[in-house]
Amino acid sequence: MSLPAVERTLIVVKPDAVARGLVGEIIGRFERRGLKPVEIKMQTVSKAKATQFYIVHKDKPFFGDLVSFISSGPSVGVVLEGRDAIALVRRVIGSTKSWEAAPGTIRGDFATGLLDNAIHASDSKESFDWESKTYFS
Ligand code: 3AN
Repeated sequence: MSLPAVERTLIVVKPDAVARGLVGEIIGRFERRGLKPVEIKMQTVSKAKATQFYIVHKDKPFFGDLVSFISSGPSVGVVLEGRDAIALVRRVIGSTKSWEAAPGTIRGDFATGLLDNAIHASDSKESFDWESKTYFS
C-alpha cells in the first residue's frame, strides 16, 4: 500500500478558543499527530476579510453571525503540512455541531456551541487555496 500524499491545509483557532487560552493545546494536538506548522499568523480579521473568507456560505441564514463571530477577537491561522492532512485534520477536529462532536476530538473536548466551536479547518484543496490566500493576505 502506498502512503497518502503530503498535503497542506489551514486551521483557524477561533476567537472563543483564543480567549480561553487554548492556542497551544490545539496546535499541539496537530503536532503530536505528526502535522507540521509551516505558516502561522495571529490577527483580528476585519469584517471585510471575514466576508471573503466565508464567501461560500454567503447565502446561508447564519452568514452574518459567522462573519461577526470570526471577527469578534483575535484568531490564529496555521498552515499544517503532512500526509493526508486535509482529511486527517477534519478527523482530529470532529463534527461541526459541538453536541455531536466525539470526545477526544478538539470540538468534542472544547466546543461550546455552533459558532463557538473552537476551530475552523479547510475541507478540500480548493477551500485551502482560497482560505489560506484570504487569511494570510
Ligand atoms: P465546518 O466548520 O465543520 O467546516 P461548515 O463549513 O458547515 O462547518 O460551517 C462553517 C461554520 O459555520 C461552522 N464552523 C459553524 O461555526 C457555523 N455554522 C454551521 N452551521 C450553522 C448553523 N446552522 N447556524 C449557525 N452557525 C453555523
